[in-house]
Amino acid sequence: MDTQVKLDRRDSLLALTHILFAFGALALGGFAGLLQGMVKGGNFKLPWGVGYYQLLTAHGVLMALVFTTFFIVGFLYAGAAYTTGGAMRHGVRKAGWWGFGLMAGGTILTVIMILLGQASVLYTFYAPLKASPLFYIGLTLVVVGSWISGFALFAQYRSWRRANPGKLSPLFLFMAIVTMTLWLIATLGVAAEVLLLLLPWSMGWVPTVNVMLSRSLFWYFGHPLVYFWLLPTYICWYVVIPKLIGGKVFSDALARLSFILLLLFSIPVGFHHQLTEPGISSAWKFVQVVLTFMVIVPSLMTAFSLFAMLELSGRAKGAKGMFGWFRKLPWKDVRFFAPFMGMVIFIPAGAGGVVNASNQMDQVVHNTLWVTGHFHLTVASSVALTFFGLIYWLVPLLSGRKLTATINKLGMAQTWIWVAGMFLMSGSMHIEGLLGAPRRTAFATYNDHATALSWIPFNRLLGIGGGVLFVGILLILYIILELAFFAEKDASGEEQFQLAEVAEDAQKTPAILENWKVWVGLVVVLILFAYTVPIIEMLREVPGSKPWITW
Ligand code: HAS
Repeated sequence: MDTQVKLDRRDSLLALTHILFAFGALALGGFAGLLQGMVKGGNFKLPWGVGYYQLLTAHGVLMALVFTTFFIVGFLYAGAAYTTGGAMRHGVRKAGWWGFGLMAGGTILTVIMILLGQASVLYTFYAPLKASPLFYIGLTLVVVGSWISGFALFAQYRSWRRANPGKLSPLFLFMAIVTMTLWLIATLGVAAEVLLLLLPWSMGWVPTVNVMLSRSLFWYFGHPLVYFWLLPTYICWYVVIPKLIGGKVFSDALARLSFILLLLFSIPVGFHHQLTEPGISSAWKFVQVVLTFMVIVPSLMTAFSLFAMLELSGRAKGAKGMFGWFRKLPWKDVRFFAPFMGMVIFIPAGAGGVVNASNQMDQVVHNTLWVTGHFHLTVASSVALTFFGLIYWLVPLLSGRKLTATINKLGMAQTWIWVAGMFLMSGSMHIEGLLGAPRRTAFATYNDHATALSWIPFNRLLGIGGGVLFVGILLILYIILELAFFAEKDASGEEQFQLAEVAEDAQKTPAILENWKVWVGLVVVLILFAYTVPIIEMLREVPGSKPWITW
């Protein structure tokens, strides 16, 4: 990659606007999380008539849907502009702003409806709980805005390929296109659910809604949603981290293949969120569990590739002995350390996912705090810590400022605070879940039932962990504002886009990995195989439900 490429200031502004909006959502969602943790701790009553499920809806929408989507679109824009010569085409940039405007407008509308108490339906907005139609319209605008951004990235990619016939695309750009292809195919499910089922029903145009079908369409989207979060995290682990540690990408072909496998197997698996639900035959649940175990493979390939990259970079610096390479890693550089802690946490996080996917074990953990613990390790640690790690070089690059030694030190402290808070909170959730504590509940002792009383010490730890995490959020908000608006200006242009070269001895990448007709065609076949019959059965056999407003 030619390090002399400079990012066009207009694209830097577009990317930075997305990233700052994302951290605004993190601030609001984090405050809701703090209050939830205090309620769970058992000694705090919500004031001002705020409902626990209203808070939980705000927390889930802002953290899981808004923080992630805006950050990812901003990160992919910056990388796509950089790897295609430093500037987006004019039409692409214009579409980018339109996409941002729709996403931001939809987010504001959705959050207003939640704060007005018109949408305490949680981030999965399961029917028959019914929110205000404006809540669903707001979320629809966010999805449509992200589609515009996705097609803008496709246009940039296509113009690069036309200008470079027969050449393999830059690895970052390829990974960005896989991420956006996954997102566009997956969001078709939630768009169908909202536009065809929930909106007409919430408007009162139809009396009932097919609950099974709406939930299945949500999870058709909901599981690939987690890989929409994970793929940009893997982009950082595959192509940014090697640069930061003075290493190289271990294998371009393996990296691209892992992304293709995640694209293929992350969508036809939504039933693994519905293993205990009626209305879906065990045969089709079994099919989607098998496909779920297929989706674990690219993550194991990633683990192998990361270990190889870490070790080879250390050996290249003269590391000796089995683990000498470990000491050669840049432990005091927060740009490496925060994502690295995300990687380490992803080991137990992923293992928990394997437990969830095992039909028999899922009967024990489903709808318990165990699952909440799982995703606070996956998205709220592995993904979040990696996104935090990216801002230390990406935001200064976009804002024309510098990562100073003081901010680096603050960042190291913020990472440790996050790890400590998550250890307390997610650890308590996992244990409590195994003791039978349900998820998505405020504080209750169920009439002082002995089992419920055994949860209380863990609830207290959970609340303390939530408080520690909120300190981490305040710190990262201070850091990003410093990096964006107040840190020393980078007059000499030292800050670089951190992208590694591929190792010289890496094997040649087969051209078929960039043959989109093959891979998108295979995705469609897998989706039709996994979903056609069960969806027809739901349409035929599942009765409709009237709306319920329980808050
Ligand atoms: Fe999950 C529920 C299964 C990964 C997020 N998951 C959720 C929910 C969320 C979520 C948000 O099968 C709750 C949704 C709700 O509200 O109900 N999950 C899996 C499986 C994986 C998995 C099989 N989940 C994720 C990721 C997420 C995420 C990633 C977010 C980013 N999950 C489930 C299931 C449920 C579920 C069921 C439903 C449960 C229920 O009953 O409701 C796999 O992708 C995991 C594969 C990953 C690994 C780990 C590989 C390790 C790597 C790092 C290596 C580290 C290195 C560095 C090299 C097997 C790549 C360390 C270096 C050293 C020196 C130590």
